[in-house]
Amino acid sequence: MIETVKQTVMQTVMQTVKQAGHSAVHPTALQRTEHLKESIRRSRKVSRVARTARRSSSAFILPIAALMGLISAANVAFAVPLISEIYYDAVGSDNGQGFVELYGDPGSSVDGLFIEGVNGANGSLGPTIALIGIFGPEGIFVVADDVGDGSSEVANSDQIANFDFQNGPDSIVLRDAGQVLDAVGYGSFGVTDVFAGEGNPAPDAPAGSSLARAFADFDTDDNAVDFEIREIPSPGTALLLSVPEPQPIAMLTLGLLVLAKARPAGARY
Ligand SMILES: [Ca+2]
Ligand SMILES: [Ca+2]
Ligand SMILES: [Ca+2]
Ligand SMILES: [Ca+2]
Repeated sequence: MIETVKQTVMQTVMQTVKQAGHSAVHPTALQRTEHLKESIRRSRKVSRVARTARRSSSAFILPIAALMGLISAANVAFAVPLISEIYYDAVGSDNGQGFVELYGDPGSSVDGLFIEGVNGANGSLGPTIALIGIFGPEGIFVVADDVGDGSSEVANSDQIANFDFQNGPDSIVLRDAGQVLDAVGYGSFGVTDVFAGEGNPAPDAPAGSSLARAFADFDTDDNAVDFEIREIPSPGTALLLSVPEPQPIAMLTLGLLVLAKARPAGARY
């Protein structure tokens, strides 16, 4: 029962996000970052809260409240482009498997941007990829590793180049000619290692898993908050947090819908 409720809530939220499409993305009010961090933390606690709620029907309100907090955070957008997913360690050979996915304004150009590795051991740079192309209608751009013949094993690639980013601790930055636009550091950095990411490092993804933003357009400038391990890499697809300002009636309807489905009358857990 509780899993059904949780799925219903998440499906409703995700439908809201998808139906909203990609709202305009602007530089944001940085003072709301802490609120947003708290919102995403709470959203990640939903499953734990839901388990706790198993013994009390009234406690269904708790996960609903957490999701409402997430929804209320969804009308804030962040500066783009952003690194939305990285895949640097396939099971076995990485050749033709690795990719970096970016999120940006749909239809805008990536020309003049670079994706670059920063070696965690000594800070040396490389590989460096000069990007060419445009963000697709969903705001996604995927640069994929070349097998060696100009093709790649990566689905949905927008550009193919020859590269292989290292397993952590290392960093990958997105920059233009003179400025870092976004960066992700991953792995466990020792005191002498060079961290070129933002905030605290993301975990090192095990072979076969990628590191992806929880939402491609959600950026608190803290890699540990923003990125999570994805067991199934998703080049070319991503969840977005940006939705239009939720209308009070829509929020109320969603809340009533969830409560109705959560009503435990006769329910067996
Ligand atoms: Ca690699
Ligand atoms: Ca590998
Ligand atoms: Ca950032
Ligand atoms: Ca993706």
